[in-house]
Amino acid sequence: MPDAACGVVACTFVAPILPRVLSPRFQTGTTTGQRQPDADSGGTHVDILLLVDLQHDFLPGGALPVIDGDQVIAVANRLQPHFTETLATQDWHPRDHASFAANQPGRRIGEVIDLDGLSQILWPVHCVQESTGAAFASQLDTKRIRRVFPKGTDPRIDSYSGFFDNGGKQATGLSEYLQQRAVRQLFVMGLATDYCVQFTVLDALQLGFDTALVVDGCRGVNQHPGDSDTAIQAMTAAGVTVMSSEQVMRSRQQA
Ligand code: VGL
Ligand code: ZN
Repeated sequence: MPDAACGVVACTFVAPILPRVLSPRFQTGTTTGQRQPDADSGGTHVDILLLVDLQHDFLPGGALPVIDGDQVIAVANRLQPHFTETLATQDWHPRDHASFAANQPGRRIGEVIDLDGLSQILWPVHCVQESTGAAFASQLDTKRIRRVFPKGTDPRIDSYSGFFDNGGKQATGLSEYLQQRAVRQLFVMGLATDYCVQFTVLDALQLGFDTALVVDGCRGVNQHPGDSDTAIQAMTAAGVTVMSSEQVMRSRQQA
């Protein structure tokens, strides 16, 4: 891992990151329940594997490296044949994205700023649209990925969740897609546990999808020691089922 990347990412963070508040429209007293099968869909109910941000820039040597992030690629490749369908999210920022410290004069990586009323941690330039860093990990088997949902494309707002931006406003289309597919259970893995995986899972649960976290398929930034564990606790409290990839494969009919 290049020292520069390690230094900026691992060593200069200072402030705690407050979890994004979920969109008000998801806080209207509805309980997190399992989505009822859509009787009108006519489709067979499918279980879907959702790969979160398995991109070069989040792997060792990338711009925003997650320690041992490369180790989850093999997990993704092993799991995919056990699912009829794989989907993926892709962090996909314009070069002028406001979450990049380089675009905030006088600010440093790891600082937290107010961005249009939302708390925003400043990151290194990463996952710039069309760049090599934004591409899927070269070892990842991508031929089974049916559809990719880009996120973080609006220069003024970050998007940790694969469903909505951090303000809960702009949707990626993932929710509508899953509803159309009459998804029975959503299996989520990827990078990073304490950011995009966490907020994707929390939104999935709020939307009513029965959601499982493939825990050995995730690694966290852990800007503060224990952030990944805290994220897993938060997801568990919200109703996620934590599974190992071995458990997932054993539980699949095609296994
Ligand atoms: C992510 C920080 C910034 C992630 C994306 O994929 O977890 N983290 N952008
Ligand atoms: Zn990002």
